[in-house]
Amino acid sequence: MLLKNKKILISGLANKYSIAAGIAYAMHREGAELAFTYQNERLLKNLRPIADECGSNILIECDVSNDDSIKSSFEELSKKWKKFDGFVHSIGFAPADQLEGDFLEVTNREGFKIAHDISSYSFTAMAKESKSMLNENSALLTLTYLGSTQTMPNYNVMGLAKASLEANTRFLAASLGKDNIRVNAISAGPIKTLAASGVKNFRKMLSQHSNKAPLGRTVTAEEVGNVAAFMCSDYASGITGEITYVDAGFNIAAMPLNELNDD
Ligand code: NAD
Ligand code: 0WE
Repeated sequence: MLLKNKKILISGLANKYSIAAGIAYAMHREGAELAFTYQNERLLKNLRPIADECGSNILIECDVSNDDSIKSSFEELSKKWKKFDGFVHSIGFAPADQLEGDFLEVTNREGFKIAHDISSYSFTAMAKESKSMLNENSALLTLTYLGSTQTMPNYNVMGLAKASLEANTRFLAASLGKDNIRVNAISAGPIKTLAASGVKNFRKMLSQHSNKAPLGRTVTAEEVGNVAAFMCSDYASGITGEITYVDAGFNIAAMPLNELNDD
């Protein structure tokens, strides 16, 4: 039970395929008490049954594009939990037109602004609003992607936003270290979630991933959840500001092994 006596808030659970759902199941299994935020009313019907399974009835609306919404969501949480032990930020967004086509052609000021606001600044904003409620030994966690440091088709301005999110993780870790609050990120391999479902040729990307990754496969939200549970547990007390890859090894391989086999 990695997370016995820990109260953790999970954001970004849109449906059962969300990485946040894999994290919630793993954290529940490890004994955490959970609360959830959701972007809007429409997503509540998907969240409810999963929160139920995880024994949670703390479901709070929070649209991270709006400071008042962030503020009031933590005010609402404080009625249930005076103090808690961390949160998971599993939120990313860019307008759909930014994620298809040539980077230089499709990227515009508005798309850049929204991608960075929702996908990076919101992590800072949530830390700012919740800091007074966080216990010592708390842990904050966010989800990033390899597009932050390497190029690929279509990920475009989200790559820039993830680079910002990773720097955000390090600066938050530096800032919150004195309060003994740790801040980390998991860089997950591609997983077929709602955010991935609109993405052109996503299935081809999954098979290319399996082809190059040392483990010869993709990863699951459950595998990400297991690492998330560890990162937020006291077993990870010496880790902060770190980006941990949960990607079946994809990021360390320059080339698929099998391409050069003689057979
Ligand atoms: P998802 O669609 O299930 O989750 C994305 C979440 O972001 C949704 O719950 C959505 O409600 C939330 N969100 C978007 N705008 C918001 C706003 N204004 N306010 C509040 N919430 C908002 O998809 P996912 O793949 O589980 O994504 C979760 C995180 O994991 C994202 O940061 C994503 O970039 C990251 N990630 C995903 C993959 C992948 O391949 N699926 C890989 C690496 C990292
Ligand atoms: O971070 C992500 C998802 C990012 C994302 C996806 C969407 C689709 C729907 C952000 N905003 C939106 N906005 C929408 O309107 N991933 C790591 C998954 C992902 O998304 C890609 C990928 C991968 C992998 C987009 C293009 C190329 C690869």
